[in-house]
Amino acid sequence: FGITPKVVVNDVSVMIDRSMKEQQEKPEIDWKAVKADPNQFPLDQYHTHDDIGTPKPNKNALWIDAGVHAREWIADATALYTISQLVNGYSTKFKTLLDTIDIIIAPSVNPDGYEYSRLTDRNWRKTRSGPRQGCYGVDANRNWSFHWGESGVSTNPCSDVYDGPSPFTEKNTQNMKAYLDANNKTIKGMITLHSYGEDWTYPWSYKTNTYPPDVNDLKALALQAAAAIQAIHGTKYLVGNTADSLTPAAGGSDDYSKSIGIKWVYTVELRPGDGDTANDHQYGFNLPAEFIIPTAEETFPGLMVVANRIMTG
Ligand code: ING
Ligand code: ZN
Repeated sequence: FGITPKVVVNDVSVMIDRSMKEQQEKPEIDWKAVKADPNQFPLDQYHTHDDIGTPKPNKNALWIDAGVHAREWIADATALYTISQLVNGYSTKFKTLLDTIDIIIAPSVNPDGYEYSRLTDRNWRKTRSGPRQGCYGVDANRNWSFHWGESGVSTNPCSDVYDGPSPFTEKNTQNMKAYLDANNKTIKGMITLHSYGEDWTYPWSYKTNTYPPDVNDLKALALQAAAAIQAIHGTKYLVGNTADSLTPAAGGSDDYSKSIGIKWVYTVELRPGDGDTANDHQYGFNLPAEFIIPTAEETFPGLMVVANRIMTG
């Protein structure tokens, strides 16, 4: 119940390699023991993919999360594609990048909601806590403490934008906050993947016409990310401040992250579009499966624009 464990990309292929082989050869493996003492486990003989190098202390990092909102399935899929690209390209294209920074990917930060959207209610958005006044769930992107409750929320537990009885009532937001707080010296970027709209937006989100002091930096890099996206399949992203471009809403993870000193903070609304450009499809959250890979393909270089910016410092 709650957040998925963080995935540090430099650890991922080890886990994948081990588990694939283990299922065939050593089903009795004691994972706790392996974690406590990796040396007891002869990693090399289990490697089937690229070598993944040695993690270094105090590497700067980029955080990417997805699945905050249950029905925005394309976000989770894009995060998984991103993991796969980085793991498979580690020894070649991304060696310098991943030897210099960590990319931390939490591909489904609202798994209870995701399951509920899959099995019961396709349009489910919130967490699954409760019931409160007969209704379940809190909007995990309204439950953070920065200017909590000031805009774009409802105090009605039955609303899709219910902000919770107080900040950080959800396991999901608590665990993510704890990780960001503990690592806010090394995490230089935070990107939260949503759908839909094809927008790449930056803080502050709680109020229109209100920007952090480095807004010009945030905007310039966002424009680079949007250009990188457009170069793949021609998808045109709108770049702007979240509150001005979408709607003011307080209690999001983006504003909180910016407030604790993380520099490159973005909310990304993936495909489909929302009607603001000529060729938008009107699929809403129900993006047809044929667009999953193209969406992930074009998003990846956008994410790498931010990763590379963190790498070069
Ligand atoms: N959109 C975001 C939402 O949480 C947003 C927009 C992001 C508002 C960040 C405020 C802060 O409503 C979707 N699609 O969820
Ligand atoms: Zn969302």
